[in-house]
Amino acid sequence: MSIEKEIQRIREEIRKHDYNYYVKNQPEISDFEYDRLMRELRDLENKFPELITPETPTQRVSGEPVDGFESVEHSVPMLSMDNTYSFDDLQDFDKRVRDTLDILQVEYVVELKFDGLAIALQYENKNFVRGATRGNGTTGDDVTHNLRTINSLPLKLNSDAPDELIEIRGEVYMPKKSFERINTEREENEENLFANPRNAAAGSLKTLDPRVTAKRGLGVFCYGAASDYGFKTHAELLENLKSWGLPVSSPVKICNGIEEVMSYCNEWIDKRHNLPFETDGMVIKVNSFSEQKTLGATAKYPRWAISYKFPAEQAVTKLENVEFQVGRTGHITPVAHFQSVHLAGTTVSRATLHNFDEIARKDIREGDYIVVEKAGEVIPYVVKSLSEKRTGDEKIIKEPEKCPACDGPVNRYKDSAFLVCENQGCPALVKKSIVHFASRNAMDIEGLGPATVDQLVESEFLKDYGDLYFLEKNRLLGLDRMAEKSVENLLLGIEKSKSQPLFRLVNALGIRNVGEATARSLAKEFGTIEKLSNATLEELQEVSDIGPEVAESFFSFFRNPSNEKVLHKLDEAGVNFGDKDAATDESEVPQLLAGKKFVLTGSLPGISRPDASEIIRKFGGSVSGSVSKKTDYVLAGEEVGSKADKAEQLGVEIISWEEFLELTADIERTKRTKQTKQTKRTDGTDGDSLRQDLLF
Ligand code: 3BA
Repeated sequence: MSIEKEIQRIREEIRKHDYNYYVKNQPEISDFEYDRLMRELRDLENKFPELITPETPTQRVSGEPVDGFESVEHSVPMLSMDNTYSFDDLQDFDKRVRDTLDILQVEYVVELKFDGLAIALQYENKNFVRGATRGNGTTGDDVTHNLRTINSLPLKLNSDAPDELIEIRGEVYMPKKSFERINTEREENEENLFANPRNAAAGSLKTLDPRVTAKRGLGVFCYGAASDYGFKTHAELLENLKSWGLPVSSPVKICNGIEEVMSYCNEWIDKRHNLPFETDGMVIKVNSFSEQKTLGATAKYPRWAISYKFPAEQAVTKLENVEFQVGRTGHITPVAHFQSVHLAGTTVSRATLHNFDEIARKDIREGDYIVVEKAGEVIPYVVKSLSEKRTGDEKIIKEPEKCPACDGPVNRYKDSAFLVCENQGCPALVKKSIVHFASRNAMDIEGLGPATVDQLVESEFLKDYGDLYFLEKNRLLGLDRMAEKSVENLLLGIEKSKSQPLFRLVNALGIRNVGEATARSLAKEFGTIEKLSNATLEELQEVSDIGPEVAESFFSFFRNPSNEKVLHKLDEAGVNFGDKDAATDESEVPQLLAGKKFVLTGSLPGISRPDASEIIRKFGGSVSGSVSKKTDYVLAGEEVGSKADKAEQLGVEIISWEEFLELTADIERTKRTKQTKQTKRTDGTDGDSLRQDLLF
């Protein structure tokens, strides 16, 4: 077979599996097999770069941010849709439709209404050539580069799709899981949270850097087209879009008459909470295209479609008190604690009030009855207070004059709705910054969790994270819950962290706006703390990913005297400032196993289990002791025990050491060409142990 044909075959194969995985949610092969196909394709494309096309699965994410979005004029305007909030309104809609068409019963198609961002996708010769946002309906933004990163969006359609230029319309959305993950990350970095998955989807699609979009876990659903493409009904169009390989909105139901529509809508009022994405209603469309034409459109809306919005999930409860929380960067956030209520599937009893302007604007008082709602069904927030229910005992919420954690002064800058405590010694700040310093993605100090940090700060052993490296065993033994063994483990964990690679330290410092990804780029670019601390604003901004805001906070961190003091402590303790980075810095190892959970069992050929675990962690995976539903792979050697049985019971994939090595084979190749420092680990001389050596 010619190379070209072979490449085509692998691409088709990958496309099929992408569809099974991202659209149907029914993968037919394991992640390992999928990775192997991708690797095979990448290898071939590296050898024959002239055969790379924009549609190949390896080219989803382009490297470079764009300067701005081009405007796109929609050839067929993207109308908006009329909303209704009651079944009465739905019946009125049905009556108008029946009167115009002069029939007794209409055939409707009912779809879920995805809460995202409307987009138009163009395919030519079956290739995805352009994608744009709806914008104002006439002109939108060209977001092709960002859309390409969405895994469920096919870059090439199946063979039965037309070759002419077609335009498909749909919605980009963010699954609830991605939304929660991204907001958790943003919370940790003290960035503004997205209020709901819709805003998060919009924000992720309208960023200038496709690499950002790629990390956001967006999805897409198609529900329409710019033309009827020769089909007779909407349902038929959707069926065909599906067979062309597009992710089509589902479930979709054909309903005869408005009664059936209403009972179908009723079914979803509760069921929608179990969906992995947000829906705020249902969309009702006249099925027949010829009937749609007869009905026509107003300037804004088609007369053949309407959306039914679900009643918002709200609850009334009593605000008991407001707590002021101090974050890692000193921001003081008011948090409402209220009598717990059941809301959209969970019980809630607290919600952020965001800031003091918001409290004033909504006139919320302690003791008030308040209306709480779930923003994007996930985060509870306070909609309003019910002033008519006041008894006169309610208390106005005053801005604290002192920091609730250290009693120190608080500041409020002009144009800012936030109060901040700027005392670098504030225990709330200190605790949070030490917890962050020790966290998994930072210095990864085992045995140093929030409870231990609280204890060590309160007993004045720690005033900053620099003090960690000067803790003394004998003094620690005097504390509660500090037995010999736990003190030893703690100190060992701290000692080990001294040789963490530079990017981990950079992340650990807790610099505003500098998260893990930024820390990696900075560490890679500058190499040592010394060079980083001497970098000018211009030099910092030259690093890709780094904008003026990040550069500024990074720059000023190193010019703050109290930070200089902490850095001095770290230096004195012998923490790796980049000069001692191991030759095979972890940051260079592709994080192929990121997020994958392994359990090891039995004796592995030529390598000890701790060494194997180390390799897994280097590739970004994690290792745990027992098999659960969350386990991705059980890595089994000889004489396996009950763990393998358990894995089989739970349907967890069991792989051999050989299969594992196959996965890491391409990493070995790149390592070998770099010929980095080799640490002798195993005494065997066979290929596998050689490979293991190279991994270290
Ligand atoms: N169907 C949104 N518009 C939709 C084609 C019409 C339409 C929607 C829809 C106009 C959803 C307005 C923006 C727009 C394409 C115009 C849906 C959804 N159908 N299922 C009737 O799930 N959010 N939105 N999009 N053209």
